[in-house]
Amino acid sequence: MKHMLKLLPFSLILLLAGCGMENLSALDPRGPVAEMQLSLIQLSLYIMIFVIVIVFSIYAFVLIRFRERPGDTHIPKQVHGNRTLEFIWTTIPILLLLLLAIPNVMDTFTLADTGIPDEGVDEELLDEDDEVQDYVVIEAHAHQFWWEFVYPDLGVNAGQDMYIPTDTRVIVELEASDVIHSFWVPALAGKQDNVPGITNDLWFEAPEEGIYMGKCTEICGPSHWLMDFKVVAVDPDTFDSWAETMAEPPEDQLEPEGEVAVEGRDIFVENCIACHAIGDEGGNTGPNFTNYSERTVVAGFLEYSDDNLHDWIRDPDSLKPGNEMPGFGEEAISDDEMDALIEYINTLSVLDE
Ligand SMILES: [Cu+2]
Repeated sequence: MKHMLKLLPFSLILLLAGCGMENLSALDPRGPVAEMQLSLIQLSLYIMIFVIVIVFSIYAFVLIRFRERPGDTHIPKQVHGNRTLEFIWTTIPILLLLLLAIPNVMDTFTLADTGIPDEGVDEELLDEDDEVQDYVVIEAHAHQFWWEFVYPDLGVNAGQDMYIPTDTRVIVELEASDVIHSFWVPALAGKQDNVPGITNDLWFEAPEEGIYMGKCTEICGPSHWLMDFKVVAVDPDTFDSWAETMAEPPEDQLEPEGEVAVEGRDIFVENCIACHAIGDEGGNTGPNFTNYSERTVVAGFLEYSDDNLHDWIRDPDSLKPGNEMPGFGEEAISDDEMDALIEYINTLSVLDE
């Protein structure tokens, strides 16, 4: 007990630190799906408060009204088998459960319906003139311990940051390459499992531009707690140009300017590109690097800085245990080469082109 008490301030700090993370609260919804989910939480909360208040009031009343008084030996009226009472306390819970069930079941069906069944587009996605409203399909592949976002209709593969256009239905197809993970962007939508061999889907919309934190919420290995990602909502025009450049990055992505960056490019091609593609050149065993320098974090959780990039490349396992990336010691990449490599990585962007 003593030890647990000692931990209390620490866990409070952790709790408060969690609250401080940007847009990471299901209680502060930023889109229609999260709003729907919050209203279900609130409905159950109100019903629970109602039940607690009634039950505890009756409890308090009975305790006081029927307490044993000195000299009073009379037994109060017994109500065992009282039909009226039994009817009341059976009916009220049934009504409360119905009140809870109806919106829950209705919303479950609404949320399960992405709007594009296999046969064609759902009416909900059609506007008054029967035109299909904008939507974007994104495959979210979960890996130990990072997220790959594939835009099949746009030819884009992005690592860790899921760019989406505002005010557009985003349909996410959830897949996993190793174990079970779970997709959750508290302020927008979720959670839904990524299960190997099965494709689950969900949809959401973000009316406002912004960065929305996402988390894996299924324990998936030693670094599960570091499996963060971001949903970056930008206006549709910016999204279109982002997607275009991601699909076909400008040539200087692989032909950078400056001697050091060129040296870094060579080191990247030699050591990294087999797993970290740029555009569609290279492998996808690790996150795509086309827009790497636009990230705000390294490896999903370390502040973006040259030092953190350096430490990560040297010994990823010490920072994120159990991840698949091999470390590159000084015998593989010398300190000078590392500086050049990082300088090159820092040139990789698409939004400012
Ligand atoms: Cu996971």
